[in-house]
Amino acid sequence: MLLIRIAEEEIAALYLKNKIMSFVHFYVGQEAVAVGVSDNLHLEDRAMGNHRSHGHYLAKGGNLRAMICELLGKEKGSSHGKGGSMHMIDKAVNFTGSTPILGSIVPLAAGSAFEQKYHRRDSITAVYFGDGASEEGVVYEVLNLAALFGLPILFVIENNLYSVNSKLRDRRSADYSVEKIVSGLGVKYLKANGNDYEDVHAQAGTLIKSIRAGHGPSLLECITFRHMAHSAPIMDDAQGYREEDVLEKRLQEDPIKKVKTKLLSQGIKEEELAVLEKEIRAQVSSDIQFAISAPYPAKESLYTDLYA
Ligand SMILES: Cc1ncc(C[n+]2csc(CCOP(=O)(O)OP(=O)(O)O)c2C)c(N)n1
Ligand SMILES: [Mg+2]
Repeated sequence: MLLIRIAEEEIAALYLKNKIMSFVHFYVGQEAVAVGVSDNLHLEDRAMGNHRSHGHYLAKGGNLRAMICELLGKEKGSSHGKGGSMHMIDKAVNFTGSTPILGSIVPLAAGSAFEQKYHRRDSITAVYFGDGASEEGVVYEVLNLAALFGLPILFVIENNLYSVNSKLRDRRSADYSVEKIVSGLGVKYLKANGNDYEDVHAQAGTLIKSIRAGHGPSLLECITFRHMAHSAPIMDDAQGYREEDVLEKRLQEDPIKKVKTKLLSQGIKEEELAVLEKEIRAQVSSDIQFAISAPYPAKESLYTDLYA
């Protein structure tokens, strides 16, 4: 979680220095979701994500250096610099892709889970998407088919209360219930506090156990807070749209702060955590330096690996 946090803080600084030319959607505040889920996944399991996937990618074991190179458009990036922030992928750790068109990753993930079932593989697929994406029509269709075919898939909704700046209550009737919709389609549902690593880990663990036992798809809804603006490396509290998740509350519910408090209460020393943080900072800084001096792709490769 700390690696994701520090990497993103440094990426924000790079963005402000105009080193990154594409959109970046920061994951700060939501780290407990990706890490809580991924700590229940094996290497052979697949994970897929959306436009806000740095955390999903790193939590699955993705390579930070390749990720930063990708953000800077460098040849050593995980997609040779042609995908950018919104197309994280690393097949070596079975992070099999992320797509920014809302909801579009969900049917692809179901296809992955279908393949796992068809070939009787001993693995599952986990797919992350937001509360906004969860309202796309295709998601309901996929939930239905996943239940019908008993697919080994965990749907993870990261409900950070907003689609850009639009609130849940401006998009859903007062009676809207994710639990009723999902359960009504035959998909097992659990909810977790997405600001709390232990809760996410426990609820995801229960669902993943059920999926591995062949009981078909499950959906975990994690309620969490996005700390930064929708797609910029800034705090946007001055815009005044936030209600429950005001800055004071976000800092109070900070998932990393919660883990730290827990570790200290278990006897881990401040100094040990300081060493960990120092090591992570050194790694992030070295990977950024590498990426900055790495070459761009050769002009001749402009049209390779492109599909339209
Ligand atoms: C089909 C589609 N419509 C609109 C957009 C523009 N868009 C990008 S992110 C976003 C909000 C997504 O909200 P949510 O799914 O809750 O994810 P979050 O950004 O909150 O993590 C929108 C509307 C898009 N990428 N795809
Ligand atoms: Mg959202």
